[in-house]
Amino acid sequence: MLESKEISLEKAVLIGIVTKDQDEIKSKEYLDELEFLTYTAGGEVVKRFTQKMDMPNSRTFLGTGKIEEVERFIKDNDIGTAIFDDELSAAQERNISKILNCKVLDRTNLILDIFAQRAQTSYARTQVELAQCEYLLPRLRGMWTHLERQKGGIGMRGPGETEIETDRRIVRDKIALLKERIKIIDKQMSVQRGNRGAMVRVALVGYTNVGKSTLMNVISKSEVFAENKLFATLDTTVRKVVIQNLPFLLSDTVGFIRKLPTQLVESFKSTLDEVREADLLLHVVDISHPNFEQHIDSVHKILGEIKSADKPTIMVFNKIDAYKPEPLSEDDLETERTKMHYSLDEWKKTWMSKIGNNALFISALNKENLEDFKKRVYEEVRQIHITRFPYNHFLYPDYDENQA
Ligand SMILES: Nc1nc2c(ncn2[C@@H]2O[C@H](COP(=O)(O)OP(=O)(O)OP(=O)(O)O)[C@@H](O)[C@H]2O)c(=O)[nH]1
Ligand SMILES: [Mg+2]
Repeated sequence: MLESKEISLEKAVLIGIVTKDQDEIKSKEYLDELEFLTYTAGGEVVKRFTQKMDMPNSRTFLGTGKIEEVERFIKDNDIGTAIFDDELSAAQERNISKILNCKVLDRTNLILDIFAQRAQTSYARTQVELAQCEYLLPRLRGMWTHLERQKGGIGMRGPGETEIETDRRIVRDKIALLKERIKIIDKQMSVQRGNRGAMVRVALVGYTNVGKSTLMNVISKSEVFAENKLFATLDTTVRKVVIQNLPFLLSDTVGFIRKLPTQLVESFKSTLDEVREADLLLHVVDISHPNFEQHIDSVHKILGEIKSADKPTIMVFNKIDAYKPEPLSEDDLETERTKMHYSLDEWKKTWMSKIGNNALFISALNKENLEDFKKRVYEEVRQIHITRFPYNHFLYPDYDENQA
């Protein structure tokens, strides 16, 4: 029987705020990304709500009037889920659930949920489960303090406390168990990595959905799962790639995202070992995305968190086929020309002057400029290789000589 996907989509509303640090444009960009996350998780966004405020309301996140507006909309339109762009405290989540009477999620929940859906191997599942437990633990504590404060100590404290204490103990035991399990797999994996010998290791890194897996497939002729959804890849894939006659190892790994929950970075540390132990990073960027520069910053931040910010890196600007600047006609003297209007050549100049030939512009999909890409990677890998094994550098001549 044919099943229509649309029917099973969960109806959701998105909620964000506009503040001094987060103007309307930024807030819209965040909500665009949240909408993509919702779609990836299997939901459909029916409406967005935003409110201007200095800081979120500590009880209900939005102000009273606004939350009532959301509540009416949810009731009238039979909405199942309300998704907030910012992390909610345990108390906020509880208060809002009571008012809205539907499932209440925040960005972290949503990302954790996508990771849970996508985790294929038992290793990935263990890491996601650990992140979920770590997310839950402080929230259990939150619930308990709330009960105690609201209902007073006597009478309430007994059963309430024991129950929550039991819950917390269960979660803590679970965390210990999962960590133990991860440690065992880590050991096996580090042995595997050790067995790979002395080959140079290159890792693809970058924001989610930029085309890392597509690029991996193109240059290693492997079949890594790639699709137009966020976090298509959770497990690391490592392939032996040979350019000319020079072999090296290339790994494709989980994509990064802004506000990646710290619990996830923590529990995916072992997956990210592949990045940490790499000799060379290929930082893939989707230049056709309007916020690609912010994506670069987010990736740098996370690389810093896993102590890999100083590695030799080639910036690979992908999807040049899809890059379209905002049009600006020459006789338009009113509109101020900004980066949005840059042509691809202007971007090239900007980045080339910043990082020289460590910036490459390609299309993995249309296989544009791949020859250049291979040449750069060859040169870089060769350099690392002959530094490590000076005696056999004659095996690997310059790329062009190699062609002949
Ligand atoms: N137009 C265009 N689309 C591309 C290009 N490269 C990849 N894509 C598309 O971008 C989407 C994401 O590609 P993936 O290779 O899955 O991206 P990824 O970086 O591995 O993503 P995650 O694993 O989710 O982090 C897919 O729909 C690809 O077809 C390109 O050069 N041009
Ligand atoms: Mg991928």
